[in-house]
Amino acid sequence: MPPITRGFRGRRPDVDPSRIPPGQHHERGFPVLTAGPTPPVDTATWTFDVGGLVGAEQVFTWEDLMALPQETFTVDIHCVTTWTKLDTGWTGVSVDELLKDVDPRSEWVTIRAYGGYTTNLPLADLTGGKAWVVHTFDGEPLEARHGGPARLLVPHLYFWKSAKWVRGFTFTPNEQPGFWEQNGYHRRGDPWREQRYWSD
Ligand SMILES: Nc1nc2c(c(=O)[nH]1)N[C@H]1C(S)=C(S)[C@@H](COP(=O)(O)O)O[C@H]1N2
Ligand SMILES: [Mo]
Repeated sequence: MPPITRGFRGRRPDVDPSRIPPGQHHERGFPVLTAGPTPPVDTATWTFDVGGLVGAEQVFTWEDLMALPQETFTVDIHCVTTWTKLDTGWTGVSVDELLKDVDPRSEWVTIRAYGGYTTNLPLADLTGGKAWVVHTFDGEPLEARHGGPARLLVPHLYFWKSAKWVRGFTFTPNEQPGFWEQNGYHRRGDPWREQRYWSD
């Protein structure tokens, strides 16, 4: 007689509902949401620059990024189109690390991406271990359609803040709404407060 198979095959445990923000549903796949085409980005010429109202501008090449301390971590991501994906695994560099020598002179950051996409955040949402520039997803190089070679990841806010193909930050004198912030999405986008649109 064959040994008894342990576990419940074909039946996965239900998701803890307390991990799904209001108005969201659980998604096992990884949808692709891009306004426009995927821009070509080559690590040989890739740079990430920090400028605007700063004491010291910075430019990182791909080699510079890889030489910085790397973090591997697991987080949940929440798209404003109502899907939430649990336990996504990433590797990348903390924004705290990228801003170490910058000496910011303002509290407002415009996040720029290859291809022209922008989003914006107060500095406090990018620092304190809350945001990363990531290049690896579940142990594999990040696919181009998901923002590879590198994207911003800000998992505590709706996923439109996580700019794919990120290329730099500009510190601005005041709040400068980015692409979706100009097109009806909320200024901050906290999924636990359901901050989806301007009117929320
Ligand atoms: N450069 C760029 N970044 C972007 C977007 C985009 O259109 N361009 N879309 C945003 C939105 S609205 C979402 S929901 C996520 C989707 O990321 P995914 O395609 O990896 O799921 O990327 C965000 N970052
Ligand atoms: Mo989105």
